[in-house]
Amino acid sequence: MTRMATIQKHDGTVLEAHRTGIRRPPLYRVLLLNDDFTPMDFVVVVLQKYFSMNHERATQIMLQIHREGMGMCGVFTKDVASTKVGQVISYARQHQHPLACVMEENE
Ligand code: TYC
Repeated sequence: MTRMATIQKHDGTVLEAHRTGIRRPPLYRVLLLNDDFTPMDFVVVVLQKYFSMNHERATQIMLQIHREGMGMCGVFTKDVASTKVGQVISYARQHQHPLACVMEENE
């Protein structure tokens, strides 16, 4: 339940309006994982091409992934996240890079 309205009537009875079944759809983080082989420039291109980042932002995120092991590319609905993971993996394999991309629920 997200919200409940109560109305107190003159005779003392209380009316409660329950809202049920109203849930925001869960969102999913898309993450890129570091590896020792995928070129830095390629990761920057992926972040620009699939996550609408400019070159500067893409470079910052790529370096963060390189140093910390993984990094977030964005938060999306399940279908959009799943499509992006597939597109990134397919693009990386077409170029013979082992780049790993995963999604996880954003609790
Ligand atoms: N670690 C890689 C290198 O030194 C660069 C890299 C960054 C790879 C981010 C994957 O998700 C990644 N060439």
